[in-house]
Amino acid sequence: MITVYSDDHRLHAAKNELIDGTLKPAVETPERADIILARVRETGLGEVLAPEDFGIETLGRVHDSRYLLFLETAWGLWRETGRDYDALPLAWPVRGMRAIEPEEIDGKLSYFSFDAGAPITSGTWPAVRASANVALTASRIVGDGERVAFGLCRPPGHHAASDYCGGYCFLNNAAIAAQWLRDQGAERVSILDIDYHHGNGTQSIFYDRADVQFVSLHADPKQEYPFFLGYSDEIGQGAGEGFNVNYPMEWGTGFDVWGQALKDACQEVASFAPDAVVVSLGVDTFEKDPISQFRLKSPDFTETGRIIAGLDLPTVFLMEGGYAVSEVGVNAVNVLTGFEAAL
Ligand code: Q9C
Ligand code: ZN
Repeated sequence: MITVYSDDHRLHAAKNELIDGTLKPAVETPERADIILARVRETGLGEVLAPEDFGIETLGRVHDSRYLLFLETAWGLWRETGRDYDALPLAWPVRGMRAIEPEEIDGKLSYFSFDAGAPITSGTWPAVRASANVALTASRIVGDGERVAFGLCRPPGHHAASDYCGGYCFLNNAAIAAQWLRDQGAERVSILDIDYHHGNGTQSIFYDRADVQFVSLHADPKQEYPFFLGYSDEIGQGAGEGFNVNYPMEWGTGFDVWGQALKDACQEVASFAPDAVVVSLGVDTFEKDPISQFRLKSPDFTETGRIIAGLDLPTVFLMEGGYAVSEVGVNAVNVLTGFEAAL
């Protein structure tokens, strides 16, 4: 299978992360992508191609134009205030407050985010553009007739909504890919999100739509980030009713339960009968993941790939989370080799 990859991911390298009440070294690092790419090469998965450049209009099919302008200009505005370190928000409009875009950069950072987990650095904009181009190029390869492709996206995307960032995510790569496939003539597209965390951004983007199905396996929001979306009674609304399917699972879940949920999820996808499936591939379900509480083992990822291949659909894999750095390459590529072995 072809992998699409860009070195430009390195331009986004956050220094710190606010975690457990203290500022710790960032968990979402450039090293993650380096290790996955090394494993792609080591296993001889296939060719590695650079992304093509899809214009900003393609991003505008999913993201709000004010939000895109913010992402493009935020670092410059932050620098103008004399600060040269990562830009982070620290206040959000909640119940009864007013969601009006402020004039000053500190207010804009708050307005266009839902947490302090997506720091903006000098190279964030080119890095997230490249990550979206990776997703789009992988989608084009599949649209052109390949059975499968792997977009080695970094930064990840599934927590980003139409007009806010968060959870290490800025542009929603999976949503941009699914929308592009629709715009190229696919009638229905499914997004199967197997990252440990709920893909709140992707869900919100397609919540009222019948043409893009969102199916997600994740840690229960009553226990786990992002806390405020991902319950099983979120089934979509309006025309989208019935096209959003959530499988929240308890901390400590292993492959016995998770694998069964994946099979159920694949049945939901199969009954939707999409023209293509976009997989939000997070491997933070791994037992040794430093920020997660599921218990999947490395061979379980191979089986995961095999189960997804059973859908017998054109498939675009897009990298999301996975923070156990020494095993992130093995686990991500196990999904891909498991998929290929089943063809
Ligand atoms: N105690 C992705 O996997 N922080 N984002 C959670 C855990 C945010 C994860 C704190 C995690 C975001 C793409
Ligand atoms: Zn995750």
